[in-house]
Amino acid sequence: MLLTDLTAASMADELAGYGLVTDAGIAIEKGKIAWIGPMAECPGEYASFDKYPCGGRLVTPALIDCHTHIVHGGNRAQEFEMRLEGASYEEIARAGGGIVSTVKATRDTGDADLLASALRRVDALIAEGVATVEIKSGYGLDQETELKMLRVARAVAKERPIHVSTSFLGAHAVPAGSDADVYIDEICIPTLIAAHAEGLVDVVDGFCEGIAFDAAQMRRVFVAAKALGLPVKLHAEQLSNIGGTALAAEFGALSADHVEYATDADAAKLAKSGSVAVILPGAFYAIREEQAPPVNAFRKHGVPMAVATDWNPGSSPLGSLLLAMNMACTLFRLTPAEALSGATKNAARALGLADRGVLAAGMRADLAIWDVQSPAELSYGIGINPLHKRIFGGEL
Ligand code: DI6
Ligand code: FE
Repeated sequence: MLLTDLTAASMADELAGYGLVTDAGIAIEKGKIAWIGPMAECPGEYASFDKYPCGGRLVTPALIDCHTHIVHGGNRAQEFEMRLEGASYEEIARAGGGIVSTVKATRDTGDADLLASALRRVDALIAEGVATVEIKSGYGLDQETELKMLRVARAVAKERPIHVSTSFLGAHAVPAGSDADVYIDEICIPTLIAAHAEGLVDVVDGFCEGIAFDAAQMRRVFVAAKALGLPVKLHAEQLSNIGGTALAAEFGALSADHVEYATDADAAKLAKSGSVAVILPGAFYAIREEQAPPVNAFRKHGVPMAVATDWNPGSSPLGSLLLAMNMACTLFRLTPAEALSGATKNAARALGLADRGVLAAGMRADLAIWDVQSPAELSYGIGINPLHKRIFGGEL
């Protein structure tokens, strides 16, 4: 197939630009991009391919949501309502709310229902041009349910044309009535080993926070991950600074996520380790956080920034990556080019996937064709979905 009559935002620039190619063509062969460039320079071997005229539209790499929790049971609308009626976080927790309520709902939901609800969420992402989604465990906190969540995440990729990257997030919260150290050593790490043995784990994640696990506990999980040859990433510095970013950098993490409370020194460490800072404006917005991530420090030190939904039932019930891009611009002053890099090129990097996120020869043919004139429009609209068509692995 040869896509013609288009402008391409290839994202292939070394710099933070769009890598625009006007009057462009894109040749696709065997699920990969064979050639991209100005149509005037199209090599003869591609000129005979079946043409797919794009009507002058903009073509970008398909979007990548590199941080989600879309496999989970139940929802927390009632908690949202209670908070707006004046209940405190503590009162909600005492009434069985918060993350513990999602753990209970996820344990109580069967595989088929978990999958059905995950597919509804993934369909919303596909509808706005997402072709790769990361999905975390972490609402089981016991071996049976953590494995169930990861199996459902794998099943999503069998049911829909989307690539799923799984993250083991056993270190998400301390289960009610447990000791954090005992949980890490006796439940979390053995569960990680079992999940890995079943081929369910692509990356190992954790929640390094005062209300979850400290850096020493997370270090034990990372040591176990490294022993299995698995890459790591970390929810770090979301609500306070307790050294998660430094730990992530020390382990060469793919990414440190949230990072509102990261410092200039933390940014320097991430730059050195080559880790991506994943910006999650949905959680910032929903919990009415006031500390913005240190975007200027990331720029200064050259830390790549990704943008994701963090779609979860508690702190970020956000089902739109395009809206996350808009929020990253409006709330954190990312440029639209940074936001688009964050949902393509840098999101791929945050997942350790080197074969996507830019339009270049040899890359997977995961593309999005948009009814827009300029790439800034993708971040500018609020709740507007201009997707015309998505191409997944070369298939329209
Ligand atoms: N950070 C978050 O914002 C969510 N998990 C995490 O590690 C919260 C998840 C929830 O409230 O259910
Ligand atoms: Fe998260």
